Amino acid sequence: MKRIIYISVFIILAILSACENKQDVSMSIIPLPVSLEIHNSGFGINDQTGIEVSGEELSGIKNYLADEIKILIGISIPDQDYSSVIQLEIDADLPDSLGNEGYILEVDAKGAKLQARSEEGIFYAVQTLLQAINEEGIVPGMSVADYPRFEWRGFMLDVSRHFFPKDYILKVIDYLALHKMNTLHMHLTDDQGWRLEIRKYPKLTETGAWRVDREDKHWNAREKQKPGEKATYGGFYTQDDIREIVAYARSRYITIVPEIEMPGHTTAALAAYPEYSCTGGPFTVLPGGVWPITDIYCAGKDETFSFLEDILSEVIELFPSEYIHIGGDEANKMEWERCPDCQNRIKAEGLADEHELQSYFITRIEKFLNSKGRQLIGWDEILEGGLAPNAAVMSWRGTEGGIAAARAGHPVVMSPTSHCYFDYYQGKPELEPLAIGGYLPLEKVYSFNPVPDELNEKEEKYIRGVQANLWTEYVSTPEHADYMAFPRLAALAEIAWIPDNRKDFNDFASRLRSHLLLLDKKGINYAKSFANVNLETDFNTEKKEFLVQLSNTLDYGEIRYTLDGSDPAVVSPVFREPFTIGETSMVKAATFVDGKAYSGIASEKVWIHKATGAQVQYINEYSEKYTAGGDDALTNSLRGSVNLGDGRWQGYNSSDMEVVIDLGLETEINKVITGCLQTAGSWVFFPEVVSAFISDDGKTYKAIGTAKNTISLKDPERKIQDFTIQTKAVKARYVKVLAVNVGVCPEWHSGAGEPAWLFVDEIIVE
Ligand code: TNX
Repeated sequence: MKRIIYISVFIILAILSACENKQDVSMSIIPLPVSLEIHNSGFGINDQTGIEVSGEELSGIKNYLADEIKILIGISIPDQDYSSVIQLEIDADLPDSLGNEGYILEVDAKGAKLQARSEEGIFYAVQTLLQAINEEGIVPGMSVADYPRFEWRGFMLDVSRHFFPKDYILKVIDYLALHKMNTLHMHLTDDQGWRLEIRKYPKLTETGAWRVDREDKHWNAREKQKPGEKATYGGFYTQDDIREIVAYARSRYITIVPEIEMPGHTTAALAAYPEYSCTGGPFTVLPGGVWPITDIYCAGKDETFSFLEDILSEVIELFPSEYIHIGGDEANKMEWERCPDCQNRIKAEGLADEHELQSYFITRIEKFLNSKGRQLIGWDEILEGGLAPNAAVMSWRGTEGGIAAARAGHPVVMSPTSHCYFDYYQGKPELEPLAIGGYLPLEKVYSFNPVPDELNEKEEKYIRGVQANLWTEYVSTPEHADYMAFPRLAALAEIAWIPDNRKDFNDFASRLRSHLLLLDKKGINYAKSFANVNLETDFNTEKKEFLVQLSNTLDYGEIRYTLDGSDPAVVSPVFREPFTIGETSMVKAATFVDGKAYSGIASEKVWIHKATGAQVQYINEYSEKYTAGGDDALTNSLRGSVNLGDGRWQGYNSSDMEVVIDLGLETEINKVITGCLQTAGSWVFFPEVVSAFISDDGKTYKAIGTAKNTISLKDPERKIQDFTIQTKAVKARYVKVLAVNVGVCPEWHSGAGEPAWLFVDEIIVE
């Protein structure tokens, strides 16, 4: 009897632990299925597991599944004599609600059944199945019914600023498939390179695909090609390469959307065929950034349109996508203003100005594309001067362009810089490779809802999807592109797939932790910025204690820290709960996994001073754009860095900063230091002067000194300056600080006359 009890307890424990295991694995599925139920009875994939398909059309997916199983767990699927089975079945009678890309997946002890109305659906069911298999080949029992939120789930790779070889493009296609993405937008042409072979115009690649090699210089400090210098850096895709890419993408149910930029961002094309510019050139392919770029296609000459139509004809032949992207962004109209041909066109067509000329340009191209059965999509600038009748809009300068287009009944893909620009930093710049700027951490990508609140139900339908853009000015290798794309792309894939009300960052984070194993398996060089340590502080006003909180975005590994300036090591204390700091200290922290440093070392000086944690009363409000987290920012003991977007700087747009700090008790004061930032290129200037005043009652104030700015506003460097007011020891409870904004950008500045920013962080009282 005893023995039977023991055996049954053992069996129950074994089942329970197997279930637990199963739960864990299924929880790593990204994107999360719309409906997912885990039950007990799963099955193990082994060399007696077969794959059956309902028709010949599924044989490609069958082979794909078998190949992936082999890669994941090393098992070869037999053709016959199997005891468990994975069944793939297209069934047109499944509910309409699944749509064209939805599927049903049932896993029980006998095997798995994958059903959909289409091949796409089966392919996505396969992705879910593959992500649910654990190291031992066990698939948990589950019932899944799933379908995407959006029809356009996109990723753009800029292959112009840096060329990426065909093999990498094929890899990217696989990455997208893994996350049920369905669109790869290739930015094929720009000022720095033309990447697509066009038979009729061979110079586009002979000349346009190559530039002088200035890769050792900063992107914005690269001299143009000099006479006699050879252009050796670049590359392009032959038409055969493209056919291979397109076919490979088709086998993964991914549409390649080609982008041929016009009328601006065209220096590489004009270097090859200067006759299609307004001036006739000559031009050279740019090795780096130049701004503004005024040389664009001439809108006055009919030959320009024949040239572009010839190119687009070959593009259409190569790419079967419904949409052809024609760029349309950032076209500087300076040459159009003085080009007789363009001015004649404006007159002849009765156009109001150069914006309408751009609209004429795009509409003419749209007519051509429509005549070939294709649709035009462009960046949101194509709204300026009037949107072409059937055009779709890719909204990048915020969501406003997308909103306007949706209201006008045009299809929209949302891709705002704020949430979708994967060329932006994903962690603190000090711990990241050089990037273009910006700040877009994983959790911000995840927070994006591509359907703006402003739209009503009818307008909402025009939001066809969402896309991440990886511009590559600062990204020159596949490894670096992987790094910028992942794991942010996993977050984007999820917001593109699941309903907004199913999103939960903590749940995503916990799935991502195990999903990383799959990314490792695929050899994806994802960024580990999510493990960098963030430091937050809190002042306990009752206990007068300054508390430090350390965390990382994914709650990954263990955080170790030091307070003495040394680098954290595996013997440093582990952070378990917020700790107090009594004096100014350097906090250094890093995440450790399996006893090894996993993240970069975050370091932060905490300034403990007499106003630490003191209440601040605002006489002038700070800008909603730069709040630095709110009212405690100026006395939280943490200081802003030279990166204006670090979330520490409180911004005042054209107004002064005027605040009163309540020290709580009468306190001896010797010094009042106000930290300010200047980064003139971003319209942020030092204050003209900072003054401090003291008071006992918070009503009558006495001046204690001023500190004038001594640094030129023209200084191009990003600088932090302490405006220090020194006084003989005085006693007071209240300190008022006034920092006077320069008001407007100076005359010589590109923003002359526009509101200037004043950025302040930390008012230190000593
Ligand atoms: C703006 S987004 C651009 C690109 C740059 C990108 C850098 C868009 C349509 N135009 O040419 O690469 O910013 O973030």
